[in-house]
Amino acid sequence: MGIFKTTIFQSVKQAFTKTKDQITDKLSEVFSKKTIEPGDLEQIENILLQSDFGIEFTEKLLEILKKKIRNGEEITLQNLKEITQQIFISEYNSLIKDSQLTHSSPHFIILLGINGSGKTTTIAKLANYYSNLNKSVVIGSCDTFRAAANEQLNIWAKRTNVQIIEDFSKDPAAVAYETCNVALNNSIDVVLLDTAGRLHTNKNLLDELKKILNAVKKVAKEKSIEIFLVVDGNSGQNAKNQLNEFSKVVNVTGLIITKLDGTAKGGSVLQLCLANKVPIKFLGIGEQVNDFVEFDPKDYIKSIFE
Ligand SMILES: Nc1nc2c(ncn2[C@@H]2O[C@H](COP(=O)(O)OP(=O)(O)OP(=O)(O)O)[C@@H](O)[C@H]2O)c(=O)[nH]1
Ligand SMILES: [Mg+2]
Repeated sequence: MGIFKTTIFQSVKQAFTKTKDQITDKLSEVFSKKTIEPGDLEQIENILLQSDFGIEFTEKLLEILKKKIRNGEEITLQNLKEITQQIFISEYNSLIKDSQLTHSSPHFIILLGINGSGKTTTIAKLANYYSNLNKSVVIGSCDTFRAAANEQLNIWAKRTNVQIIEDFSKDPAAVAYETCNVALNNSIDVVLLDTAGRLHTNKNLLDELKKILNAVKKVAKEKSIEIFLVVDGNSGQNAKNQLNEFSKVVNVTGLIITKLDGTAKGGSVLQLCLANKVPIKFLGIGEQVNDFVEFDPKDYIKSIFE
């Protein structure tokens, strides 16, 4: 378990190398002379904003720094890193305290998000993740719009060796209903439903999403349904809008942030964490099924600032 945990941390660290380099290099320049003065704060603000930490968090951090300067305290780069980690962890813990779902069996999971955010790849990653936990998995191919989407999911189902339910005359809600029933009748542990990419402005597609959800509810009855919004880690401020808009239509229970490998905007994870009470569940850090980690706020913030 210890080794496993270390490996995950190494992967997270690896994924955030660019963000870390960007922040650390630039902050090191600011701190190169001595300790910081009020005139340096603007530069620190810009560095954090460029990495997508978001205005709210950045402002909060700057307030603390200003106070310390006023009190005549010396601030070093190490102090700044520690303060950032502390605020993040304490805010995160207070935000997500009450937001964890209790899981039933089957565990119903629907993925949604805008086009190309990484939903289908994430379905494969989740299938692999749960299979590795010795859970049985069935995938529902509810993106019935594009033949290519179904083909893509079939390839992943084969690779991850899990059952896939598809077609049903190309009705996404019918596929969802059937997939959930197959799981229920065969004591399958996890249901993963892939959906078509959609914008929050497309009414027809949002109605279709509601139909999918209703189909799942018919089978799940009182059991909890997990709805994960899949967000591209490069989308910055726009990620928050996506969450706000989709939350008006369905009850988003968790976030999955993808494509964090190679981005210097890893602060977006922090921003999304603190934006509302929706917890981040997983991070996508590459195109392969194993490029996927459970989100751990401590690992995350350490990987950026240590
Ligand atoms: N580097 C990287 N690429 C990713 C990650 N997740 C997905 N991708 C890539 O992003 C592209 C889109 O991924 P899909 O899984 O097809 O996205 P989608 O949301 O299902 O797309 P639509 O169904 O068209 O809405 C593919 O080229 C994936 O390989 C990730 O974590 N890292
Ligand atoms: Mg897809």
